[in-house]
Amino acid sequence: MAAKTHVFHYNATYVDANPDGTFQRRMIGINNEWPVPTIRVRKNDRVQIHFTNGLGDRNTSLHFHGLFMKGNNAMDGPEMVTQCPIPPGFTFTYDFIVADQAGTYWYHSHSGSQYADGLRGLFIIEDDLPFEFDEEVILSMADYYHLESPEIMKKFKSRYNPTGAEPIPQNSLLNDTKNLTWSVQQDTTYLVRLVNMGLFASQYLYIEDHKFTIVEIDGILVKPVEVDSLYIAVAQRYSILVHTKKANKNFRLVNIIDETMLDVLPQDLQVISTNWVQYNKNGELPAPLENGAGSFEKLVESLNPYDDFKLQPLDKVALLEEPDYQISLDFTMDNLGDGVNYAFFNNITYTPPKVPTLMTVLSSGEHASEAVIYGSNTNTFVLGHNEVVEIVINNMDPGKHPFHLHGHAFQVIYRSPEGDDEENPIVYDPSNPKHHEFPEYPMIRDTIEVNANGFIIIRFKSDNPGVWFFHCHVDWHLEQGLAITLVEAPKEILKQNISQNHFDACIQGKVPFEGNAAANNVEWFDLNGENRQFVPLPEGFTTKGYFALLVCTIVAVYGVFTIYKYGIEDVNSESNEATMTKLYQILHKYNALDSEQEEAFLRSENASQI
Ligand SMILES: [Cu+2]
Repeated sequence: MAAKTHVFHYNATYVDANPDGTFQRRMIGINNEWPVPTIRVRKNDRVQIHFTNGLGDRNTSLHFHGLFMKGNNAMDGPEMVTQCPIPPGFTFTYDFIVADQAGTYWYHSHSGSQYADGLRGLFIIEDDLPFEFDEEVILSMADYYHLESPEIMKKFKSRYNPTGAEPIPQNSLLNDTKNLTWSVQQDTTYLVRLVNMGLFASQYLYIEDHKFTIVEIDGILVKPVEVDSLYIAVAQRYSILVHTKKANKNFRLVNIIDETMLDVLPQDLQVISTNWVQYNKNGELPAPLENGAGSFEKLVESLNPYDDFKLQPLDKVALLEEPDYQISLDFTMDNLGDGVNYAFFNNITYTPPKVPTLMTVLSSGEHASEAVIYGSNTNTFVLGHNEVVEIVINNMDPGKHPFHLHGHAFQVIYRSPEGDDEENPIVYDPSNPKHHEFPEYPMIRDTIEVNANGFIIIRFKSDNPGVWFFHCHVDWHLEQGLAITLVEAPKEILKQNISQNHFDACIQGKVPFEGNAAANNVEWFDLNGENRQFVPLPEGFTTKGYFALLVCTIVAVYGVFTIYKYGIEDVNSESNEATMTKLYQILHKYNALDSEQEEAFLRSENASQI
């Protein structure tokens, strides 16, 4: 069949919606509709999306998750990585050919945590499949927040949230609604495309009394495996074959938020969501499962989701040979001097450059291979062409994290179990022979979850020149800086084209499109003025801290003494009050001092009085 060109005119607009039936809010839709459309094309087709930012008050962008964009890096979408943000009123054209890929993909905004507001949908690439089925169905799951993401962000990345506790979703949706009923025919084979379009929570999914067969993960066909439940991290996809029974009753279809990822568990949050597979329209729907205390543990214990690490690509792709280049990343979370909790790879929290990194490559010419020009806080690694690249992630954090690489599907060659705790994470040890035991035909996918306090090793071939983002797909963590940038085969990137439309977006949004990370296109190694992460919090106690501790101690001792004194005799309350007032005045005055005044004060009469 001849390849087709699909032309779409998409206008991002606000739409009021109430997907969970409890709270009407503003979502980001397309052409005044939400949920946004599913894009469906065939392999080798061309896609042209004239995408207008009709939001009026914020920038936007689109990323096509899992698409390789070979030779066409500029169409990948993440803002400040491959393009300038699309400013309000601007029309940006995404124009690409879906090359040698097929399966279940999705597209979403790659501007901050914006896809939480609904700008995300499926992107399905059809192809002749090596198995039979009668009908195709989509089941998308997503966690769902009642507030808009910029509002959530303000509270999340704040000194008043020093532990970096992630925002807790208010609900979870299946096909962008609650209590979904999926009507089925008896004795029929359905190809079900599953995607977790959520921002944070992984989910379990099962159908009561039904088994199903995994046939695809993240666009990669796999050796079929029969299972009875799945575990899907955000951004991951599965295709499963469900063969319906010769039944006349209805069954529960259950999706469950992985409760262990949530720092707190609000009473009214439905972790367990019941939907139905309906064989009989007149039949009863089994009652929804309960959500009380302990019900999550009990239910999950009864499930036995298949370990995706064991899935093998259908066309057996052998383990890539020993790497030419290894990137080792230690992932931690900590606070910086502004009191905000950040995420770090090797002590660097990703801080966007002033020029989109692809544009730095394209304007740098001979300097393109020098990692330094891409900035001090972008965590940029320059890769050679057609090399085997290995990335090791040591997760020193007690949470699970789904990592996604743009531009590639990678082999997952090692995944350690969960470590005991933060003090004793399981980290990659090159001298441990066990850490070199890899599968013959490793799982291939584009998003992989690393276990809490554990590590993973992935490999891929650097055969797709471009600037590719590698980041945690929990977008709250991406916003905390959990990302690196790969500049893959820069000399080859220089041969790629970029449209005038790209530069026009930059001009309208007043974003520089030439020069190094600091937008300096004269002195390429001078990064003065680049965006930098905050300085670390000071080690131990500052003088101010010691003083505050001293005053607190005195006040406490005085308090205890007062209680004692009141207990045994009458007191002159006026003199007590006067002393307390004096202490508070000193403390108040002290807190307003800068460091020089502080030192002077400590030597002063007031201090010695205490
Ligand atoms: Cu994460």
